[in-house]
Amino acid sequence: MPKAVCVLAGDVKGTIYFNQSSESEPVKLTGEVTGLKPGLHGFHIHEFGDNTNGCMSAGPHFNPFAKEHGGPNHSTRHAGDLGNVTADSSGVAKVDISDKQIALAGNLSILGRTLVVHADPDDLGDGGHELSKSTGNAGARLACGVIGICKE
Ligand SMILES: [Cu+2]
Ligand SMILES: [Zn+2]
Repeated sequence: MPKAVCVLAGDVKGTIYFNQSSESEPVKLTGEVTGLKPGLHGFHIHEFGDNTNGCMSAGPHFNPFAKEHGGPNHSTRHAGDLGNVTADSSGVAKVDISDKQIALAGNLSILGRTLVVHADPDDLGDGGHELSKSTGNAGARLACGVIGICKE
């Protein structure tokens, strides 16, 4: 399986690595995001690897099965719904996520798509807001980067 990396640049910075040991194993995300406000921040794979209009042109959450938005452990979710990362009092979020609904090859591949970190918490679909079932009401797109193949 290829390995992948995503670099987030701007006031909010980070480097996230993606590893999947085989097609039947989850994708493991590891890395760090800095420059965040302390607390929860929505963390998603968005459909397009198009940053021509900044993070906005990355489109909606990666959603190959036309489902509603949810949390990473929900049966109803977008494939790209990775939940939240949590920034500490220094604004640093350590990322250590395993997820089985995304992949680094095949139909669910996230290569060439965009990773987005949001200003606000993702309510995981349960917030009762008009945006809860589409975006988790996670607010502005603070930082983003295209997920690319990296050296083994
Ligand atoms: Cu998002
Ligand atoms: Zn979603």
